[in-house]
Amino acid sequence: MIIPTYDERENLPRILDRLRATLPDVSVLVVDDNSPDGTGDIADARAAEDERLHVLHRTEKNGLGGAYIAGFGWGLDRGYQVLVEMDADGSHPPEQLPRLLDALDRADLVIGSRYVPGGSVVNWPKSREVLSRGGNLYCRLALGVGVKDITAGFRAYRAEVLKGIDLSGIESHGYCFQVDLAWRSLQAGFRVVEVPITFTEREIGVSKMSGNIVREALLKVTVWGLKHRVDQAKSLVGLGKR
Ligand SMILES: Nc1nc2c(ncn2[C@@H]2O[C@H](COP(=O)(O)OP(=O)(O)O)[C@@H](O)[C@H]2O)c(=O)[nH]1
Ligand SMILES: [Mg+2]
Repeated sequence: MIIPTYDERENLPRILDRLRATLPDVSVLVVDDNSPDGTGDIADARAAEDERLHVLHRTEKNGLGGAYIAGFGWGLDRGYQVLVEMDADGSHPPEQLPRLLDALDRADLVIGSRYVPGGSVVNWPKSREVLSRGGNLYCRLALGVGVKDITAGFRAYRAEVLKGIDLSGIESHGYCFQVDLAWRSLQAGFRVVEVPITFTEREIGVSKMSGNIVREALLKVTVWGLKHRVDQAKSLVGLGKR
């Protein structure tokens, strides 16, 4: 389980307690970007009492994408077969993680989805839900994929997926990173399955979501979509010549 943190000092102990209550033996890696509020120290203190809890300290805030890439590298180096992404703020219910893991028997990447039947969002302001749903719709149209919640950050990957993708080539920072990884997984031919989850907006602390994160996603998804269409057109022309 990889949990990226930036200023989550109150949330981290809560989410770790919930996780341990559901999955006592799972290995956890907290990736902290030198949080000014001391989240890294809290993680260290918990790790001292929990041999399956590890902490990766990075020197500066470098976005969700950078934190996950570092975390995946750490996990792959140690031979883990399944790597899970989960926020620290309580939005992703650890109690529903076993359902995600179960679905790995028919998938290479399982996405905990808000927008498939049975999935839901609790306590989001309308504006945030519109942004998320609109962003997902745009991704579906631009990339031509069927995934309903491609920006979701509650996921389980088989190690083969992450080994099959050039992680060092990923430059996405915000949660365009999530789209990026799902898109690369699909293009590499991996099976992506969505499982419904209940997403609950954080009660404590602040979101790190920003205009820059939205702009990055919009721009990159547009470029990927166009490139994909051009590649498709090229291969059609190539076929026509034969
Ligand atoms: N290490 C690290 N974690 C981050 C960074 N930005 C966000 N996070 C963490 O990523 C998770 C999701 O971020 P959040 O602000 O809740 O985004 P939102 O759910 O889209 O509003 C939380 O656990 C954050 O603490 C970052 O730059 N570095
Ligand atoms: Mg959040």
